[in-house]
Amino acid sequence: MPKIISAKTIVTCPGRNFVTLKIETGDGVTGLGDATLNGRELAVESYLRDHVVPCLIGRDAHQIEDIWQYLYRGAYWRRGPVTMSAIAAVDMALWDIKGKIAGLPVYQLLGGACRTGVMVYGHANGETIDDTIAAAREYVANGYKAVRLQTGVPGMSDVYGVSKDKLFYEPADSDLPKETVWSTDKYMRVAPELFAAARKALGWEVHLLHDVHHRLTPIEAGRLGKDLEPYRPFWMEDATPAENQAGFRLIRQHTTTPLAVGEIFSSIWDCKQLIEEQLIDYIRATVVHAGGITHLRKIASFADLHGVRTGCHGATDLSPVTMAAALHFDLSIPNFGIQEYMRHTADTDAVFPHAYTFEGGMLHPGEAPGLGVEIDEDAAARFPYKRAYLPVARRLDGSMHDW
Ligand code: GCO
Ligand code: MG
Repeated sequence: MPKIISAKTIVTCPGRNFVTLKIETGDGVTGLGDATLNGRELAVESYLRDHVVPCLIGRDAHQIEDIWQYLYRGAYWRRGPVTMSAIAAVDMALWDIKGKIAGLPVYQLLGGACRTGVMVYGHANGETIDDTIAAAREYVANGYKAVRLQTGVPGMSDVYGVSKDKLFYEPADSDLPKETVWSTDKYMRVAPELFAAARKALGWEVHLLHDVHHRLTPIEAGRLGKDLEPYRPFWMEDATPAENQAGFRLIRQHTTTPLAVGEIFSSIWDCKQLIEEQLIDYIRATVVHAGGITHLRKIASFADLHGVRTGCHGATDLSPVTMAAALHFDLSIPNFGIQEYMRHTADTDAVFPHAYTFEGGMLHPGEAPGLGVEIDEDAAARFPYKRAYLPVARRLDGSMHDW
């Protein structure tokens, strides 16, 4: 059996922080897992180093499901983003090892390809509607079939999704949480204007997406969904915080705009009602934050029974290891919808050389055995950890809102 003889965490900051788990077997086969939890990186790193790694030594790396169950049930304290990101890292690394031993890319172990490639969406943003449309045109010119649109709101600074650096939007950019201001009224006026202008400028062939980023109440979300309907958005994402899954019933009653949610979910229990009652159209749970490939497959199978498709989170805080794992997963499941794709910086790509490629609006994981991603540890060591927080949001009267 391929016995696990060592496991270690690697923390690096080639533009932003990443936590990576590297597992090695007695035969010298190594596997990588991403454990990055934006703004709380070191909590997961300690969870792995101090509590998980000692339990892995001596185990059979082939027993992916058993090790998953051992870490999930065995901790007693279940679920939550820290635990589930740590379990996900182990799970990804073990799939990587199994693929390398088999000499097959992971998607082949998951049942083989269901499609020729994975449709992705890129992020177009700008301070003004015109700037956003200009950015979207560039994506279309580069072959993208789907583009997410976010624009600035007059009277509000630091709006979610709008960056100074067009290519690499990264909101976790300050040593202490940046305070931003939020006005639902102002935002609700601008979003439909953006979509009206975008359809006029870009036509109807390209899929257009939008992220509300948990800012609205269910009834406000119903109204925005209705306002966007004439422009046929591909989806409206995170329209309202999803702790109260039943809240989505209200949104559904008021709009036919497709709904996506779940980038912050850590297990199937966070979306059970949303899926069972068909309150959403796309589930955005992702490999790194929802327990790895093993658990995400269960979520996807459950979603498939209810006509819900996947739309995995793929912001830059998900490392190339997660991106690769997501692509193997996306390629192999029947109910894939779309994959988010924000390009990483050149430094990140240098630290994590990878086999996945982009062509004509589609990503493909490549044919390298395992996940097809490696880590250059010397390069990683050149970029030490740097504390970085996500912003917070306050309403115009100073009270806290969801960021
Ligand atoms: C998205 C997300 C991100 C998150 C980020 C937080 O849809 O891409 O909402 O932009 O804000 O991943 O860490
Ligand atoms: Mg989002």
